[in-house]
Amino acid sequence: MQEFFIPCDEIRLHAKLDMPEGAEKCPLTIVIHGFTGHMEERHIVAAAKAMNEAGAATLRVEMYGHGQSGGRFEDHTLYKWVTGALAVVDYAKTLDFVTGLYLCGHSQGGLLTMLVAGMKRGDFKAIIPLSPAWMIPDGAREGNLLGQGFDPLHIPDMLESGERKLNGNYIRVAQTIHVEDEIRRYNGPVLIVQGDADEAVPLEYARRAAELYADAELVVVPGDTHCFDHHLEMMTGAVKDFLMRQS
Ligand code: FER
Repeated sequence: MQEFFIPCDEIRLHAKLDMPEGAEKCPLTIVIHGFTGHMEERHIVAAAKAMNEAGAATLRVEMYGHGQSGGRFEDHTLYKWVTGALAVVDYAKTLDFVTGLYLCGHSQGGLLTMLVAGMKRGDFKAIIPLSPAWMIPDGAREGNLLGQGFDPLHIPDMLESGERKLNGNYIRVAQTIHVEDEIRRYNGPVLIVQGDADEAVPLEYARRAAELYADAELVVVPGDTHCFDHHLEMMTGAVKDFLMRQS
């Protein structure tokens, strides 16, 4: 394992690179956590390990305001995450050992994966959104996020999310994002995995994404939660199987 920071404008993004056993040249999967998450979460570590077993290196990265990366949580927005992810992809493309790139993210990281795949459509062999939270822009426009209601035309300066605070700019940014446009711009293979007892993201969104993408597989994990608390091995198995089938 190699641990380092990837520069992105004035901040540093914390990263860990894990190589598959015995590989000199191999594909690389960028793996990104969700809202309030980080790279050592059980489901993130497990997904990365499955990818290593499938012969791909993994680059786990923490986004703005999360984990050991720069920025404050309360100041993060989806634009800042997009800017960070674009920098990470550009960094990954400079690595000599990389034979091809994949992008994987969980929840808000899954939404990010869908956006960046549309923006950098030629750069990925495939993408893997896990429980992708692509209802966030709709919720921001409808006035329903973080389990609370607000007036979408009069967004408060600061929101409370559990014990954390979040700047209203998070919502202002999210309101401008139209995920369907980026789904339409990406034609490569997609694997979506989500539990049917996800308490944070409606499964309906995964089904709709799978229909809208030109080339998507959806694996629904029966009885599982947002972070795959009950059947982690079904999520990792689906990821491993999918990667081994990509040429
Ligand atoms: C929300 C529901 C889920 C929300 C964010 C999420 C900002 C993201 C969850 C995750 O990334 O795990 O209402 O509002």
